Amino acid sequence: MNGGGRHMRKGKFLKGSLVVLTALLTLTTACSSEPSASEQSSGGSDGGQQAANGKYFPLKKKETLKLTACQHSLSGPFKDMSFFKMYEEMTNVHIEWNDISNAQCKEQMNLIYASNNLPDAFYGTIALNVNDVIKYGSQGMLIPLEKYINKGMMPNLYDVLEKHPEIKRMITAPDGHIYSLPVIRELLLWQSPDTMFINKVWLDKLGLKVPQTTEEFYRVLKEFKTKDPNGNGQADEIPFTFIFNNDTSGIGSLFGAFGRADWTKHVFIENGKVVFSASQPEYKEAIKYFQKFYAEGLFDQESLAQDNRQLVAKGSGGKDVTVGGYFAWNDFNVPGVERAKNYVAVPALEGPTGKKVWRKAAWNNNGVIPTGFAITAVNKHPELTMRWVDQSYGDDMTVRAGWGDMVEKTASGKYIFKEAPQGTNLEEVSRKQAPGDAPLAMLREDYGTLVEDRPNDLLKNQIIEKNYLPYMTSETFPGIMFTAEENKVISSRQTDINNYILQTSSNWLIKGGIDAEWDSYLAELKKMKLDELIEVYQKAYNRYMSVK
Ligand SMILES: [Ca+2]
Repeated sequence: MNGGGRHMRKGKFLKGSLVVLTALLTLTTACSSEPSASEQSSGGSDGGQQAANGKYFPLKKKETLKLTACQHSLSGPFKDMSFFKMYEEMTNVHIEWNDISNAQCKEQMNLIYASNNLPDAFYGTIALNVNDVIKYGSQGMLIPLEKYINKGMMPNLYDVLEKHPEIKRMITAPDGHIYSLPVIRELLLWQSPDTMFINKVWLDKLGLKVPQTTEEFYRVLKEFKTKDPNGNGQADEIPFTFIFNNDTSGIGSLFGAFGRADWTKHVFIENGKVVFSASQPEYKEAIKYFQKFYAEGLFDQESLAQDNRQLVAKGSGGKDVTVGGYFAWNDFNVPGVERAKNYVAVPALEGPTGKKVWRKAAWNNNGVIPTGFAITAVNKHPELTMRWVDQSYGDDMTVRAGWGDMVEKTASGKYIFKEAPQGTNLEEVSRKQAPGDAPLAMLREDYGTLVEDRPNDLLKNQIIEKNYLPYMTSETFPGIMFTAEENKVISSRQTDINNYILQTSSNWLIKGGIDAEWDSYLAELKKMKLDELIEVYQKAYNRYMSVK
C-alpha cells in the first residue's frame, strides 16, 4: 500500500485508465520522495536511507522512534492497532509506544514535561493541547517544524496547507513558529452545530406550515400550546425547548432574525473587526422579542436552567409526545431515533424588520484541531519523523488513520464503511484498529468522494446547505492560539463578564425590564473592562490573519 499521493488526488482523471493512473502514481511518488539539494549536500540527518529506486520509504535499515500518545477511552494499546502494523511495513520505521491510558493522560503528560524526560514526538490530540504546545514550544522542548513542511519532504501536508492557508494560520503559534501538526476533519457540519427542529405531525394536524418568520414561529408555538396537538386532552405540550447559552442546543442563531446571531462567548468578526454581540442593539431587540415567548409559555421556562439529560428526557420520555420543537445537532438527539421522524428542520427565520441571519460557527475551526503531532528537542531524526508523519496525510492513510479496517475501497476509489459486528458500532471497533484523533487530513471535498458520507452527516449537511448556509453572515471568532498573556486577560475577564450577561439576560427573558436597565447594563460591562477584552481579541485576530 502506498500512502503518498495527496497532491494527485481526486482529479476526474483518477477514474480513467488504470494504466495511466499507475504510471502517474509511480512518477509522483518518485518525484515527491527525492531528497532536496540541501539534504543531499549535507547528507541530511537521515542521509543514506533512500532506497536505490529513489523512494524514501521503506527505509533500507529499520529505524525506531519513541512516541508518546494518550489512548481514547475506546482504544486499546497502540502497538496492537492494525493501522500501525501497516504503517511499519510501509515505512520500516518501528514505533516504541508510550501510550498512556485516558484517565492518566493529563497527569502523566505533566510529569513528562516537568521531568524533561521526553520521547521523540507526541502523537494525537488527546496527548497534546494548544496551551502546552505554545508553552513548551517557546521553551524549546518542542521544536519548530515549519522548515520541514516543503514539497520535497512533506508533499501531502504541504499540498493541504497550500490549498488551505487558513489551516496554516490555525497551526501557527503566536511567535510565528509551527510547533504542532493538525488533525483535519473539515466538515460543513461544524459551521452550524445547532439545527432547529419542529414537530411536523403537529403542524399538519393543525393545518400549519413550517414557520419562515419569527411572527409565524410565534403563531405556530401559540397553537401548539393551546390546541392540544398530541390529542390527549391535556395541556401538556411544551411548544419549544432548548438549553439557553449553549452553542449546539441553544437559540443563539435565532437572535440572527434581529440582525446578528449570538453565542456563548459573544465574540464575532465582522469585516475584520471584533464585535461583541451582547452589548449591541440587535441583542437587546432579540431579548425583548423573546421575552414574550417566555411570558406566554411558548419557550420552556426550564430552558434557562436545564442540562442535556433533562432535555433528552423531555423529548424522548413519557407516553405521549409533548415537545413541539427544539435545537440539537441531529434530529434524534432530543426525541430519540423513533420519535425523530415527527420532526423537520426549520430554516433561518426572518425577523420583524426583514433581517435573516444565521450563526456561522468558526470557533471550532471547521473541525481542524491544531495539535495532532509535535516533535521534541531530543529527537535525533526530525526529518525522518516528519517524512514518516506526512504519510498519514495522504488519501489512503488518512482514511485508515480515521477508521482502521472498518472501511473498504471500492473500484471507483471511494471508501465505504463496513458493517460493525452485532452489538457494536463503527467507532467502538475502529478505535481498536486505528488512532482516530491523529494526524490525518479529511477535507470537506473528501466527504462523498474519498469516503462515503455517513447518513446522519449527509442529512445534516443537506439541512445546513438549504436552510442556513445562505444566511451565515454572523461569523464567530475562530479557534486561534492566544499568547499566555492574552489567555490571562481572557480567563480573568471573560468568565465574569459572561456570567453577568447570562444572569442579566435570563432575568430579562423571564421578567422583562431590558429597556429600563439597558444603559446601566452597558455601564457595568464597561466597568468589567469589556473594552480590554475586545482589544485582546482584536490584537490576536490581527496577528492570526497576518500569517502568510
Ligand atoms: Ca396535550
